[in-house]
Amino acid sequence: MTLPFPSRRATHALGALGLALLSACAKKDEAPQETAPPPRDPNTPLFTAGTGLQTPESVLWDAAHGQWLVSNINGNPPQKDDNGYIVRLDADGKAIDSLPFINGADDDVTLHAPKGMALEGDTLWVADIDALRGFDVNTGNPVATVNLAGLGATFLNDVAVGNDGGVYITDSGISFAADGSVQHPGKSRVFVVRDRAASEAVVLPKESAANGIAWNAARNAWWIVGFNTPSVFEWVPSAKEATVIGTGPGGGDGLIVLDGSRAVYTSWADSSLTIFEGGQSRTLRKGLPSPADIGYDPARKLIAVPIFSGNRVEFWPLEG
Ligand SMILES: [Ca+2]
Ligand SMILES: [Ca+2]
Repeated sequence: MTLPFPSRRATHALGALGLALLSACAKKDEAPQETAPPPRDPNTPLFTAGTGLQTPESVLWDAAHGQWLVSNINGNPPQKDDNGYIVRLDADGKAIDSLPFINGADDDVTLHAPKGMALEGDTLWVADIDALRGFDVNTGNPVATVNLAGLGATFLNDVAVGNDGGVYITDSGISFAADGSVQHPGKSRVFVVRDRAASEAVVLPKESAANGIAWNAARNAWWIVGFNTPSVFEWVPSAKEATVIGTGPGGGDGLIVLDGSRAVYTSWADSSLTIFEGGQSRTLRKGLPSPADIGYDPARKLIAVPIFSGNRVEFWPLEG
């Protein structure tokens, strides 16, 4: 049997199609005004975290928990005052807890002046003047302390986990005189901790004050910047010495490797975020006073910059 007229369903469908076309045309005309987002001020961070931070030194993106961890020296970087702490921020920089997640003020926690951090499974390793402290990243409970004082550590700074089961820690080797001037009583070097035992891995040029360290998987090498040198170093784990692969503004602190040939690091010398690519350093962004150890969320290409003297963390896009 055939229908003499188009079915009701077909008629409605045609009507609906016509309306949809009209609607699409109307939307097309209106779209630029209605849906274009306001342009972002490129000189303003995407967002800023400020509440509850005191002398923040390092930010770490914890992808497994979708959170940022921020170490707070809370006072003088070399002082053993047991008042340092670590806070958790959600992905958008908002405080997760009303009290510090890990707090030196607690009786069962020792934490003086926490600086660089790295995650090895569920263990959060934290550099703390002359010790490496481990905490359970789920509970915040202390799980280990590796004392490096016996090896002469004076100013442990950044921490990174290698591909060889080792935890690598830079020692800036510095101290501060009564007038605030920087002294170099210790060596600028890198320690490695394996099975909770520490040893010296490599010594860097005298008084370079090793600071940021990051693993460059493509080159099978560590990249390192120092607080008191313009050099960018590369150290292959089996080599006796690090080599200089380029220079930058100096005053280097946090370092993030983006790929085999590119890294981003902060400079206290010119208050910048600097990109290192193809052996050259180029300013990405200025106007970041006392920019310490940056964190990076690669999925969002988002860089977290602790403003050490400003008690805040600014979140900036890597590009734009
Ligand atoms: Ca304590
Ligand atoms: Ca640092």
